[in-house]
Amino acid sequence: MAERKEKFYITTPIYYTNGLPHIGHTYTTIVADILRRYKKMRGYDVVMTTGTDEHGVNVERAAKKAGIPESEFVARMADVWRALWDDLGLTADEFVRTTDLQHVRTVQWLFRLFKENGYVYKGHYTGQYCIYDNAYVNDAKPGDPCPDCGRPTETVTEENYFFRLSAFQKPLLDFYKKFPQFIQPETRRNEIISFVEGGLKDLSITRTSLRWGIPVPGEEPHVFYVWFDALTAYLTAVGGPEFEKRGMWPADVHLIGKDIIRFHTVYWPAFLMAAMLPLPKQVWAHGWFLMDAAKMSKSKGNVVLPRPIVNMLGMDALRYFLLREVVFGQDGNFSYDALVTRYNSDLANGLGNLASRTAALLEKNFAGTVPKPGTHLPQDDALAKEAQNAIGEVLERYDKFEFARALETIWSVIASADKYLTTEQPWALGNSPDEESRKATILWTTAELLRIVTALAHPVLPESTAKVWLMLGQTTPVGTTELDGLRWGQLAPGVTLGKFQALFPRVEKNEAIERIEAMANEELNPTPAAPAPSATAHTAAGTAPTTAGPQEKIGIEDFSKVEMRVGQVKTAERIVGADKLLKLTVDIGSEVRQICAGIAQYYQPESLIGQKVVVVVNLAPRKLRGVESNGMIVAASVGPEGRPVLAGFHEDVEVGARLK
Ligand code: ME8
Repeated sequence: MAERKEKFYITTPIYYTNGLPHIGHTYTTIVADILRRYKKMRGYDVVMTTGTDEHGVNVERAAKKAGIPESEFVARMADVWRALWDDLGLTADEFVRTTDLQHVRTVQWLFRLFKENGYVYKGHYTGQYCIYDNAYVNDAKPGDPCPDCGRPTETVTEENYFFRLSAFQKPLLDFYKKFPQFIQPETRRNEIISFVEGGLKDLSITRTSLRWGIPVPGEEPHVFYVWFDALTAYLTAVGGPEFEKRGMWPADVHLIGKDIIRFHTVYWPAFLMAAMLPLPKQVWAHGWFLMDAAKMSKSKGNVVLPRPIVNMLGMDALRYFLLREVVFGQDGNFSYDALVTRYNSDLANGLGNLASRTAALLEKNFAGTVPKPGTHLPQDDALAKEAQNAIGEVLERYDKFEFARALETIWSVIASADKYLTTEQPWALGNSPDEESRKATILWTTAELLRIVTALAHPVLPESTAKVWLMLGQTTPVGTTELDGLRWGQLAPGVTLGKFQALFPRVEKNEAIERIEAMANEELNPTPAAPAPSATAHTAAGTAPTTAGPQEKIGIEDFSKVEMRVGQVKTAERIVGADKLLKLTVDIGSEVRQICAGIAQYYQPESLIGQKVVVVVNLAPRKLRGVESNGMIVAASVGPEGRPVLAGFHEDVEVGARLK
């Protein structure tokens, strides 16, 4: 019987469904995907899971706001999250939704084990509760803000089941001591140890104040506390009560952000101890990506979205940047400037350039086959040695989650190869047998080096390394390469090379940033016809799928806040790179304004000149695709595709006249 591979089980947090994914969530999921690919290349049987956290008061409120039942709301949101991960090539082996029946069963089973083992009792609790973090704030007084997110806490009194967390102070401290690698990075470990040493209060794990949750069997209206529900998803993903069959539990690593470390390193192991189940081997808490020195969050509206970056620069660029820019475990600032700079310097000029140079030289000199190297000179051997040493070093760094350093090593080998080519100048050699042989050695050496760095970089850069791999004539997918068997010298002479596809075309920085920002703006504020009013420009990040919902009536004073005037179009032109937008200048009587309108697919610019239109003139200016828009042209949205039809007049009206 074939020996079973060693297993490796990786989890991401299950993300809240009351908001939309941003770069922070993407970061954790990318790291999980990198580990998944890496561990497979090291011969492990890997399972990676993610999912959505669908219960709790926040969801209840968001669904109400959207005017739809919670179940429909969370189903739509789960689709949004799943679609993003699929689009980004971050396909988990399991995706848990906490409203799945299998999950409900697992949560109820775990609670039963607590009861059987004597770790729960009924009591009353009054305390300050943060509904955003779904947690009571210990020692807070009414009116105090939540220490984690700064928002006001609410006073909640309820009957609930308590979990005897206090009984686990010593077992937890013993556990941290016995398994020092459990909490990573080290600095976080000390933080948690002092927290636990400070004493643990029993934890209420059911709620009666909440409706949208998993019911406690036979104890309605009790539902389970969302964190108890959410953490259990890690077990659900690999079999729930029948986890032994799948053989994946315990998790080898729970990847999380530092915001939720206490839940994972105190509550979760205590829950598992109470149920007498095996404990996860490690919790790795990375830092935050900050935007303007603040934690990115849906509620603050300072979010960076992954899709626009991927559309502009490719998935590998985003992965590379996130992992290379910030030491895993520390906080880092996200900036488009740094992203594009690294893209051009490390990817376009680094790996991209080495691959295209090598492909072109092999094509030109050896008709697209791997040449047979001749006698080695010391400089060839030095390069070989550097690449060979890099293998061990990179694997060690990946193993320690030192992603930035792993990439640093790979990129220093790339830089050495560039230098080698520049010094050896294979293009300057002639056709004598000696020179041909020298050329063959140089190009074989470069190609072999490229093969090694490609295999090593694959977990981080799956798309581009697959292209280089094909160019190098390799027939098995790069992701199936066994890293433990990777050695210098395995590139077989005579192999036919594949076609080279360009990897990272250089981009102009300002233009790239403008386009990314414009796409992000559009994703946050979809503009079916005319650009949306700027009042909503920065609020959509926290909103869920929109539905018509009950229409609220407004008073005349609200309507009178909108100032609309008759305008006349003076000029109209298309905007490069924005198929839907026209840039107009419009005379509104008192001045001529520049306004962007999302009508380019339906109106020819020249047909608009001289036309009278309705303009909302008191909107705050905003940029669309990098172009300032100062006002909005009013149009009807017609048919399912929302075809814009400009509002106009049946008789001649004076420019600047106000609409009432
Ligand atoms: O906490 N920088 O879900 P969540 C880096 N449902 N990572 C970030 C980040 C940022 N600015 N923002 C978010 C929850 N993250 C619970 C989890 S698990 C049993 C339940 C990442 O949607 C990071 O991994 O708020 C963080 O821990 C997670 O998203 C929080 O996601």
